Amino acid sequence: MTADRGIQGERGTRTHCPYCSLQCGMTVQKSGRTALEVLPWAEFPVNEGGLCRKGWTAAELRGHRERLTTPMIKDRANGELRAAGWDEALDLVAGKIQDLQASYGADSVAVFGGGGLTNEKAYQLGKFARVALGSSQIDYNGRWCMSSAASAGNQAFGIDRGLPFPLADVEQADVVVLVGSNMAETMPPAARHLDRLRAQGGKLVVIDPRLTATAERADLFLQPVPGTDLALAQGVLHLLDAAGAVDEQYVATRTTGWDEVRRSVASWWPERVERVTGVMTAELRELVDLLANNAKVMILTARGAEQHSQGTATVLGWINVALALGLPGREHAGYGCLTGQGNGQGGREHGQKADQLPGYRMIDDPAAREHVARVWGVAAESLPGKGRSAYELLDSLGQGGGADGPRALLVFGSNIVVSAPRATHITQRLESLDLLVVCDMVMSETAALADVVLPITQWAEESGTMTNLEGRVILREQAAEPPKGVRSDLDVIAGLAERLGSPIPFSTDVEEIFAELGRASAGGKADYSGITYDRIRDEHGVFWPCPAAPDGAEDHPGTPRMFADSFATPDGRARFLVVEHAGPAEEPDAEFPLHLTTGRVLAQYQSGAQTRRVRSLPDAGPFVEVHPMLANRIGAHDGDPVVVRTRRGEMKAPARVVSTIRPDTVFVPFHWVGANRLTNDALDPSSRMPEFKVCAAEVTA
Ligand SMILES: Nc1nc2c(c(=O)[nH]1)N[C@H]1C(S)=C(S)[C@@H](COP(=O)(O)OP(=O)(O)OC[C@H]3O[C@@H](n4cnc5c(=O)[nH]c(N)nc54)[C@H](O)[C@@H]3O)O[C@H]1N2
Ligand SMILES: Nc1nc2c(c(=O)[nH]1)N[C@H]1C(S)=C(S)[C@@H](COP(=O)(O)OP(=O)(O)OC[C@H]3O[C@@H](n4cnc5c(=O)[nH]c(N)nc54)[C@H](O)[C@@H]3O)O[C@H]1N2
Ligand code: SF4
Ligand SMILES: [Mo]
Repeated sequence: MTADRGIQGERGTRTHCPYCSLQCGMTVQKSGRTALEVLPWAEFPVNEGGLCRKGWTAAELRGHRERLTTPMIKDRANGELRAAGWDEALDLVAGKIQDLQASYGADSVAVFGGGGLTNEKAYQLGKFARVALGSSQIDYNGRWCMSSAASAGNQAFGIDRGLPFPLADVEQADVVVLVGSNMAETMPPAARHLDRLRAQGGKLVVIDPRLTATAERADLFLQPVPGTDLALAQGVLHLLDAAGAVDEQYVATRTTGWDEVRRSVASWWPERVERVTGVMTAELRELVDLLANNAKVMILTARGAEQHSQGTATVLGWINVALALGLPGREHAGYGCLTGQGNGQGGREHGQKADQLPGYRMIDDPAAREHVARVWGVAAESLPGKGRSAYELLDSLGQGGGADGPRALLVFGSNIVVSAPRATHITQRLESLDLLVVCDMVMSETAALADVVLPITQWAEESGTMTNLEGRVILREQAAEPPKGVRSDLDVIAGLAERLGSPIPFSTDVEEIFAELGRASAGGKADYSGITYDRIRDEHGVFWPCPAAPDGAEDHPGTPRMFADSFATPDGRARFLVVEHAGPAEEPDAEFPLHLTTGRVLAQYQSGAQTRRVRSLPDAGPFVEVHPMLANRIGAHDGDPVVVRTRRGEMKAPARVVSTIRPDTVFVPFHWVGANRLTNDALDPSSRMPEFKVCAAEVTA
């Protein structure tokens, strides 16, 4: 396998895309003196050589003229950033941190991480916050991504792995139900699995307020009012029970809590479901027929169902349906969440979440603290407790305006100004800080606000592992040298830890960090201790849990499929949990009569910090999708500027008049500044997920 390795491999370097959780395999080859060319890696099973256009053009950002190559420090007198040396920048940051902590305590300094960071970075960052800073104040943008599904998975199955089976299992199912996923645009190479499913006679159901490119492939398309998926799930379960389609034996032997849940859905008559969701009873019955008459059913949720103040309850509602049908653990069937960011899965396992330690251990569990503290070489009592969740952390930053939280924030891998809900308010919180440090490779909207900007190596210039949406741990190999002047996040963490007098050293050797991460995760739910870089190279990735083999034993094969015999709960059974539909935190009224929802387009990634700078990707700016009936009512034509207003703010963008959206709903993509000036910061009580997917709005021409 050595031909695949390292910087110079003859056939190029086999690595993975810098963007989404599919982590498509690709070959990267030098082209000319410094440029890189992206070529297929046909054998990698998840994408079989296919990439979306973001993947094909990923190398364009490397030599980009806007690439940051020197640290910068802001002169607070005139607000301008000037170039600085690394030592000067890191000394300044460490000095300010020490001053702030001396005056206001350890928690006056906070860290914000990202689900795009490698496992090694996420692990070091969590350790850095708890040990070098001694601060409980760390969380990350994954909280805004799949955290509702994570919370539901933990409650129902005792574990949170997005997909408990390889993605390709989709092809073998009889029926696949996508609840709030626009897979054809958000993971285009994965959509081939849907095409093969249908070619083999399987049926695809899509549930989305918009008839998306994904919904166009569906055999059955349901178009609910945003924020009503839970009512739909309750109605489905009600009808399945009435039809005698519940797998009584499975329910009796593998689950608990059915009787209460059965009673709780008794009043969800189809007519009531239709009133709440707008989905006609005939369509609801069609879905129920498909579910009742097929054995291999897969229910997959994504952000459309999850980014709500009832996101966790909604996922639990669909898990209740899956359990009633006896799906989890059955071959080519089950429930799964389509995780989003490149390392959305691994990013939540290694300790950058406010309440977690590596291995998916909980920070308030004394045994977990003992174990991790021993691996780190510190006393368990020295580890801080639970911090604030992402939005609550940002909302508390700085002083004034009701806030009395951390006075310094270090950002690694998020463009908060664009992607946070109620972004105008959050931007003000960032501006009120004594110290904002942003590590990035481009001058993102958030970096532009920083006191210190540190230029970071990017994909292809460094190695590290990622865990894709299937729980498959894969390896991004370095394919080129970084430009002069940039350093890895790992160097920043180590450099700051040393200057802060950390009681333990921070390595920058990725394989060494991965081995330590393995030891820290050993015995935890997400056990990586049996995984090595060489195994990943040889096996096209390894699925966790993969515990280290006891001496002399065969290597653990990893766990592609879960739940065949038992669940990760104390009694081994999955839990039915009673949930009640309450609807969105903000319903339309006379002043704001429409539903606003937000999401993605194919050619842009997230806050757009990276993809808006890739010239071969189309970037026409934001737009507002409106139905022709609505356009007619407000007097707007396709392409005309319209203003969208909510209780938080307003934005202006061209109307895109399409009959594929519900007439009572408008859609704005969030890749540009604007959408999040509008969104609601209502949080899910359990996951602390903000309600990105629905709020009340008004549109005028
Ligand atoms: N092109 C592209 N691909 C990406 C990304 C990107 O930024 N761009 N980001 C990656 C990341 S981090 C993520 S999290 C994933 C997200 O992947 P998806 O979840 O597929 O993406 P979204 O567009 O956010 O939302 C999906 C759909 O939810 C629908 N929706 C809105 N409100 C509701 C509702 O109340 N109920 C239901 N059922 N549906 C609703 C929207 O109309 C939209 O079509 O994509 C990943 N892939
Ligand atoms: N309205 C609305 N808002 C949303 C969503 C929505 O659907 N609607 N979706 C939410 C979701 S699911 C997500 S995941 C978030 C994502 O939103 P963000 O957290 O803003 O994600 P990115 O745009 O990927 O930001 C990553 C930043 O880090 C930089 N970066 C990339 N790799 C690295 C690295 O290795 N190290 C460092 N230091 N920097 C790096 C990039 O250049 C970029 O500036 O947005 C959320 N916001
Ligand atoms: S689908 Fe995701 S991982 Fe694959 S090429 Fe596109 S952005 Fe990259
Ligand atoms: Mo995400």
